[in-house]
Amino acid sequence: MHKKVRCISAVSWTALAVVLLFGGRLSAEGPEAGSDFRPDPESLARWQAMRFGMFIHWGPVSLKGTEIGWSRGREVPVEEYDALYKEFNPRQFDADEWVALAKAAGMKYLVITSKHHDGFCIWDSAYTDYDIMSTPFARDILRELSDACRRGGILFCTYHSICDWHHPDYPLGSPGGRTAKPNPNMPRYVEYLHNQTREIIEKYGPLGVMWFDGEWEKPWTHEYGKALDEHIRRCQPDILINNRVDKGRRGMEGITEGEEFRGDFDTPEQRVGTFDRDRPWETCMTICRQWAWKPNDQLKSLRECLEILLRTVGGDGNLLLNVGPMPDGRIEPRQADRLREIGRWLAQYGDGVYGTRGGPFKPGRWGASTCKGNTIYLFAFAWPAEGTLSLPPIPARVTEATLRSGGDLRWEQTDRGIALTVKTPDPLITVLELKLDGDALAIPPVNVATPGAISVNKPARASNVFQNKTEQFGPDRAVDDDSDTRWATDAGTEQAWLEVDLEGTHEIRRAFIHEAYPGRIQAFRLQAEKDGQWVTFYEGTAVGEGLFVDFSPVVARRFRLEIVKASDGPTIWEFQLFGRAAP
Ligand code: FHN
Repeated sequence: MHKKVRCISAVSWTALAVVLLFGGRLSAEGPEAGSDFRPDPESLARWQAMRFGMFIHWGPVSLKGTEIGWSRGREVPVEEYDALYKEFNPRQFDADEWVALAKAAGMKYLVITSKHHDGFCIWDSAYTDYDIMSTPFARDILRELSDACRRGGILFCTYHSICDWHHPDYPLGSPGGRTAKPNPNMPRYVEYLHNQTREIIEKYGPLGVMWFDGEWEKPWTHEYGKALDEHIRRCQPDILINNRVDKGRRGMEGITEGEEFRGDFDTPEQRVGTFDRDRPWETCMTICRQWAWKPNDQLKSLRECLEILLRTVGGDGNLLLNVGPMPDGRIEPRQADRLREIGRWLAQYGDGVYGTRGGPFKPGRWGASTCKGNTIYLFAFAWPAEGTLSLPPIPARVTEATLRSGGDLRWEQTDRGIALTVKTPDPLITVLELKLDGDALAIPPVNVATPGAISVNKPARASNVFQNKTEQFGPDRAVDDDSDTRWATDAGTEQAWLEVDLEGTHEIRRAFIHEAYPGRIQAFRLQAEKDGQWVTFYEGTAVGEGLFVDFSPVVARRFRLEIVKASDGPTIWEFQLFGRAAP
């Protein structure tokens, strides 16, 4: 059954031609009258207040349990992958059930992959046969899900891949965009992209967000990015568009660099973004490891999920937590149970999440904080063993302090800061509320010192600094007790060291290493300088998202983290030593 391709409207064809011909001069000369291509402030404020959404990566690939898009031509031969839709029949798919689960999890919006890099379209599209209507299932998933979202009061949004390794006109193919198509026609592919995205908005909109991805490949340009951004905003002026519509995103940190680049919010991926109240951002994270469904994939614990959520909102960002539904249409019971657990926690403490701003106490290993009006919400991840959490001084008076998670609380505010003593901290997250004599958002954000870390802000040296950008990536950035800054080394660096001078002999017995780009470090040593020689007192392998190592007491003044083997330029958020001045 071949579909008749609907002709695009005269106006948008002319606009598209102009942009393609004059390469975005349109936007250089400023937007067309009446629409300024900036996000609708109300839409942005509503979305930011929602704070927590469900990301869904789904398609015929779930029949294989391999990664969506990337496994095409890698684990799954292209022909086999592209024929999976003929078997795709998720009869247990129930859009209302998915929406009910998102609500039970405390999620306020939902973003589903309308089309991923593999080019398969999960809606009834007039522009291709490679869509859901060609499967034995033959039900329009975007139709059913967008309707269910409206019934359930969840904001419906769609993910859409710019790169399309399946479409003959898109220049690159599988595996991973590393092959070239025989007869590409990029302008015609861009027309297809414009047609389909308008089709989605017209048929299932209004959308909350059009969440683009796959913009990093060479065929996509800044000009195309601006043209698509303007096209989407013409289709729906109050829509939000992420920063992956254009070319400004800097890797997995997801931050856009450069005013000229389009996109309403940044998109850190598989990591919590850095604290930022000026630029909207949203971390996207898998609840397991893979984006699409994988049998027995490693599921994050409730604590991990809550810490990720609270670090994110404590950094003034949104969290888009991903599930990969099964080929039969159900969301895997394990994942669903975890989501309900998160929802039960939010039912109790969600007032400290929804509609709040991040800070003033910046996220760290201690925990995170949010604020709303004259209230600060504190979420302590690991209550200090000595029983008292010490917060730095703030230019406001605490009028009341409450231990929301139950038990006795003694507190004191002095010019040295706020001391909160709790005998029975919550084994999961200890939640407190501080009432102030003024607007909490007016308090400048401040770091919370890690108790007992004797290496903080001590002189540091390193064997290599990324592009010699010492200010931004120097060794002192790894000992400043701020997990928003990091020491970084040049790409391709496989061995490097970071040295701290404790400015006097100290006895240490514990170290903490927090790796950025977890997984690069494969082997490391901890060393102490003894009589001019570096002596190894601890050997380790992987580091990852925060590693504590304990060892018998070592007495010295200078200590080194020596990275013996790394897959690429190792980079460290924080390196901390714990101990005391030598007796
Ligand atoms: O390649 C995709 C990946 O499959 C997934 O969709 C994530 C979600 O943000 N984005 C890309 C990787 O950056």
